[in-house]
Amino acid sequence: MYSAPRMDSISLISAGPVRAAGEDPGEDLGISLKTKPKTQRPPMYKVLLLNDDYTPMEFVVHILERFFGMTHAQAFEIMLTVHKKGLAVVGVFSFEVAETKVVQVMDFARRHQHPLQCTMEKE
Ligand code: TYC
Repeated sequence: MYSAPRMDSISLISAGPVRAAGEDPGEDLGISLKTKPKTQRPPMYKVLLLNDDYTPMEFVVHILERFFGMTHAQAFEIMLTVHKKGLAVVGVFSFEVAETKVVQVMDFARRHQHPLQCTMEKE
């Protein structure tokens, strides 16, 4: 099936001269029909950790080390931010990676019977 070219993915750029067919090569009409493909960056997703009153601090620190590659010091600092402010962004990823992190954290917390909540939102 024919589909029309996506106009948001092509832009007209000013470059070489354009001439009518058979025209004197010296005459420039002043427009270009050259196109440049525009690459669209995929949307990114923030992964958020939420505070609660029951999950032990050291468990949260462990989660941040294990699933988000933080050092102990970084993990402790982010955990304290969540504890004091209610939530924090713990990373920004593609949809698939963010979703995987959320599932890993929620599953790990559930298996240890902690009510820790992890969610994601589009940047
Ligand atoms: N508020 C929890 C406590 O005092 C610690 C905690 C920190 C829980 C961060 C969740 O995402 C969280 N034990």
